[in-house]
Amino acid sequence: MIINLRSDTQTLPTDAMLEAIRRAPLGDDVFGEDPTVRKLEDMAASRLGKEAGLLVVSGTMGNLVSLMAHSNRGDEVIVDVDSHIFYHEVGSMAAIAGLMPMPVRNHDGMLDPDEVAAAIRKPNIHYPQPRILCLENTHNRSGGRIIPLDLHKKLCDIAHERGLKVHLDGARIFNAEVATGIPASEWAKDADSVMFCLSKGLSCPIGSLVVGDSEFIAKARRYRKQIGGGMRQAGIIAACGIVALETMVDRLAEDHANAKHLAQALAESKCFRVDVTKVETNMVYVDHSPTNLSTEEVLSRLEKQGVLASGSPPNRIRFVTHRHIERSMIKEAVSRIKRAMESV
Ligand code: TLP
Repeated sequence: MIINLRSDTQTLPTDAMLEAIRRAPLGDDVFGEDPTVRKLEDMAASRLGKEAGLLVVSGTMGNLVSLMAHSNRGDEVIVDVDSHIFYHEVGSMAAIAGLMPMPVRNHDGMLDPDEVAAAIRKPNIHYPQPRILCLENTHNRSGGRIIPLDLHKKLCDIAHERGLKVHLDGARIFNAEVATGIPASEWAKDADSVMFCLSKGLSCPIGSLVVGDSEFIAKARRYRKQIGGGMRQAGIIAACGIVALETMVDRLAEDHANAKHLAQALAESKCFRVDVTKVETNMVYVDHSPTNLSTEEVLSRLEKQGVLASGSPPNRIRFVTHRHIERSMIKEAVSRIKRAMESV
């Protein structure tokens, strides 16, 4: 049996989702005539306390259309240097939206408000116009950490005082909600737009949502069409999303408990450094420097034992827990990982 801890994107649709697809009323969503898509978009908007929502194919597309809807070509976007939008989205903000990223360093998942304020340039004939601040919660490259609400609010205030919009990449915002008990709408309140993913821990096969005010969503909808993201009977995707929002959020707590368990067990190994206190949701990053092996070599040793993880060279491996990983599999994964490292 393979234990796949590469990502929560591995999750398969539930039987309830497949049944919902079969029953979903459908229409042509480019004409705004798919009732199931409309229902999901309304649900998402109201869950996050925003006026309107937009179903998109992926988190990457949701982030891109959000940036496009908030800006003009040539504008500047303040981004966290370790954010997904800067690090993992194929440079789409530059390549497609014509935006200029202004990276700000990250401290274990957290941006420093003073550093963000300093990165927002004052008007000058030589400078691009700073237009958007991007935030990410939970924060992927810091190990799924949760950005505390007071820090989030402070960062939003700084951006707004300087006339910028705030876009929140909330791919896993429901993990933050479940881990803290703070409703996702609290984080959404101070952001102008939020993207969240259905296709990660919530187990949908496809799909993300963007929410914001109606004018912003109308613009984002046009950009979605422009980049080829207009979908027809997209109710088959939305049907799964409705099931996800209704039934799949609370169970994320199980993934968090499993991640903590995995982190505690791996922290006992001399091969890895793990800061268990920073495991707040469903990700565990371990530093494999004590092994003196490359990230590729560690991954391949794990794979030979039937454990799949993802690498963040030069010295980190990421394990992500999700619906298909039960506690017994965590225990099995730990013994396989130890076996893989036996000869080191
Ligand atoms: N993250 C994926 C990979 O791309 C790294 C993963 O396995 O974690 N924002 C955040 C914070 C994300 O983690 C991801 C996906 C996205 C956006 C993009 O979502 P998709 O993959 O739907 O485009």
